[in-house]
Amino acid sequence: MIIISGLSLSGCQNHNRTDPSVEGMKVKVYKREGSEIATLTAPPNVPEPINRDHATTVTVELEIIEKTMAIAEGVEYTFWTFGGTVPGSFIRIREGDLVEFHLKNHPDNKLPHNIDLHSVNGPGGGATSTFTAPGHETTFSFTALNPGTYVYHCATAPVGMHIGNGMYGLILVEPENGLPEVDREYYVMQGEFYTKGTFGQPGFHPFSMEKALKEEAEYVLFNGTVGSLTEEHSLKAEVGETVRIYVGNGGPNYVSSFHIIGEIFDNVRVEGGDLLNHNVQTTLIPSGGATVVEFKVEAPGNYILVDHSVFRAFNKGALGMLTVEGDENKPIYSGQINDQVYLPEGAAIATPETAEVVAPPAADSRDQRILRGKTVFAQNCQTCHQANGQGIASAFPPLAKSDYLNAEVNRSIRVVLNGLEGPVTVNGALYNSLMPKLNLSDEQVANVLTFVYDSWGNNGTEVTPQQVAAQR
Ligand code: HEC
Ligand SMILES: [Cu+2]
Repeated sequence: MIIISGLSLSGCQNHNRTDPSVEGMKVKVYKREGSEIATLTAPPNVPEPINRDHATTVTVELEIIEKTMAIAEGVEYTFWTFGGTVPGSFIRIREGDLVEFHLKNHPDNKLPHNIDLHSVNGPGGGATSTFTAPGHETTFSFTALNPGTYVYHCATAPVGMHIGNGMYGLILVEPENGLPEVDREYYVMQGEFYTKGTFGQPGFHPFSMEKALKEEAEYVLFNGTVGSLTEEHSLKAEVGETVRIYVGNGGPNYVSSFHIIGEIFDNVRVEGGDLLNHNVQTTLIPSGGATVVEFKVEAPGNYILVDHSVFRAFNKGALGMLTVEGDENKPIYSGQINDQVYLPEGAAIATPETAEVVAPPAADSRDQRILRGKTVFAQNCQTCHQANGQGIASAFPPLAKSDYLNAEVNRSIRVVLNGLEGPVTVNGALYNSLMPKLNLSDEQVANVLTFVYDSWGNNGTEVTPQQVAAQR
């Protein structure tokens, strides 16, 4: 789609800016009237359909909350959330709307975050405009040019870790004429979790970067918890009703083979876009993608939502339930529904082969170390400590002319190896935050610190991999 700017149209007042766009040879003009504040919903609920016949200016307020919740019964995990839930709040707008987006990072949070909405036409999908430190709020706006169901997610480094901790959700951009009416709408999103502890092991378990890199998830879940959509939490419908489910996949790594046992999708809005497929059994949802499934329920009973990569469903949690009540419909389905078949089988999880670690070649001079360290810095440190090493006041301490850094090289090595938590004073200012453990090799730590020591007025210390190894 090509956007023509500078085209002026008369007859609009106040917020009624019109945005002309070209699709093939057809010019599309959105008339925009009034303004409103978007009502967001927690999963599995979806906001009411939009019944405006015009575009408007919509304010979206989304708050980031880092919080510890149950990932399974007796198992705690610290999720990073958009709106306090996994997936994040459902956002519903209309094609042509001008969205004024407010991203708030709760002051009790430890880390900076941002948002990349796949519904945005613009750099980073908003990520470049929304890097938000704890206790800050950022704002940007975008026009919803393309209707569809889109994923949004955090894109702060390490991106995989932010997504892996639950930072994703869906935004629906309704087409101008809306979607066909249905009786029920639901919101389900898949995502996998990489915990230090094994599936179901009781206690608190932190994120495992090692398992995430190998794509060996302990949990594959719908809506963030084992059992979030089963038993009393199951989705509900009555015989004869039509159901639409917006299904997203946050990843961070896996592709979902979404299937509902005992149901055929009458319609699938493939990849959340305009393509309408019919009579589908299983539909693929890429990581960072979405789909919309629509079907009529004909017979009462439990219908099981699964990722049809079935070990994930029966052994890792990717299992939900749609409970349909009403009269038996014998001609359509006769006979007993037996839930037992669908209970976990307790089969042992196959031991995965261990990936071999291939070490990068060692730097053979101080200059080469600095050059490589610069890349490590850009990929791992820059989002927080900033490209110029100045940090961000009261959130991220400076590395430039840092008295803390320059005082003791071994302590700095340990900070990069292990991360840092709790109060620390740098150049007279107090920081009480958290630097995550980054999982870098000895070589990478040596290179990045040599680069940092060589930059921004620091003391020029060279750090070797041997020195780093001694601090492990
Ligand atoms: C997610 C944000 C984040 C990332 C990424 C990050 N840091 Fe930090 N870093 C912090 C915070 C926050 C602190 C202070 C922690 C505290 O308050 O206890 C800190 C402290 C430090 C310190 C000690 C204080 C100072 O300013 O001298 C050093 C050294 C440091 N970081 C180096 C690095 C290096 C090198 C990298 C990349 C390999 C890196 N950090 C990546 C957030 C980050
Ligand atoms: Cu984040």
